[in-house]
Amino acid sequence: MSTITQVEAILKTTSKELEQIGEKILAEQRITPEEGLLLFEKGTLSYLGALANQVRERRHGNKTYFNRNFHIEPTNVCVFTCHFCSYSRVYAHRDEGWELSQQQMLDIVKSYDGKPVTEVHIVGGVHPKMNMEFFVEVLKKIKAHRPDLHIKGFTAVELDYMFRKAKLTIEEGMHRLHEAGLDSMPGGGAEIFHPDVRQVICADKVDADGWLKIHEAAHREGMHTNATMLYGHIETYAHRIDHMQRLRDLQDRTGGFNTFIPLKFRNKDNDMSHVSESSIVEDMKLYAVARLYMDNFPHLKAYWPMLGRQNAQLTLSFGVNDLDGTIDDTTKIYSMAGSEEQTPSLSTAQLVSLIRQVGREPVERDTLYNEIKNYKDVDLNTINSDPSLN
Ligand code: V47
Ligand code: SF4
Repeated sequence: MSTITQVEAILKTTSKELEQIGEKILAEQRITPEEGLLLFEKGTLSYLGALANQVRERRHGNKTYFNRNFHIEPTNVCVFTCHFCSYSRVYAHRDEGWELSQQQMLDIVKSYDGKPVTEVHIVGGVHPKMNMEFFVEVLKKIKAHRPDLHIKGFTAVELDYMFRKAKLTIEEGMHRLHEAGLDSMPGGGAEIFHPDVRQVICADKVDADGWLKIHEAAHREGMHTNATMLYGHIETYAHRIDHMQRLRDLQDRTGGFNTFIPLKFRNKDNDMSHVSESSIVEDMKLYAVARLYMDNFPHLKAYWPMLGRQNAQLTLSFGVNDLDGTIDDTTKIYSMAGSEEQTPSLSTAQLVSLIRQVGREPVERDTLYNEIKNYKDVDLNTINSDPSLN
């Protein structure tokens, strides 16, 4: 039986309304917010998984992308007080946190000299003294040292603060950073856009419109960006659909988003520790609905340090086609929030084998999803012994 016939057979086992939504998806038609909501409310794991997998394989076949990157977190001192955040320290308690100098950041970049990384991911807290000028210099220094290294940096939350302090319009600020060497933006800071939730979990930082305007300006400047959604806390299914709808609308206008990244809320050591975490079944349903709803997003990413390696493997059957990267990392944002991954770093061989174990084809990509190397038939021992691959 072809996979499409298998999916059609699963559709027949559901209600008429779910069957009709499934047929729409198989015919590559867009689903409405009401239909998206119904998928969350009534879709079974097998129904959602079969459909999401069909969409994933239609777009990407068996390919599962990863990149070789490292993270720099300039500081964990932050002027904001998001209740889900386990990582930041308020300015008054900055002695408990860290603040990297320009030289320290450059030294981290230099420590990768001769290693085949293609991307540095720079994200941190919003420090009142680390301003636009400071980061323009950092970007220029990194580019002067390693021009081919793609710099993906700064959430819309960091940029909103930076631009306002520098008294620049979003367009001016974005242009200046782009000129200094910023190549693209990560998707953080989106959380949940709907004000009913945003006011409760992160009232003091940039709102939905501000976040979306910054990404739109980046797209108009010719840069690509990602988008995230922090799920599994106090939000309802309707809030998730509202969030995805706003992103889908912007993507229709600009086409500048590469990847949608659902981020599972982790509850250790933050003001929301009393909120339970979502179950694995709910996680997989969310990934599947995201794949079905975000029809104009080319890629769906599972961020393995937060989900854990085995759950990240599972997502590859629920619509996901990207596992981020090797993430050689001093990153604390997830280990501090309760992720099982205390040292978020995987070798290329480990990542390749994780992907192969679930029958997928590992493909190394650059930040913009140009393929660098297909690891389908590469021997794991070769990967371990070849310095250009590690
Ligand atoms: O915006 C903070 C999240 C985000 C918690 O674009 C938490 O490639 C779960 O956006 N539980 C920052 N999540 C990280 C981010 C990201 C990560 C990897 C790749 C990319 C990309 C972007 O981390 C924040 C927030 O949503 N976060 N605290 C927590 N307790
Ligand atoms: Fe600051 Fe980001 Fe933590 Fe919010 S999530 S408190 S903006 S570091």
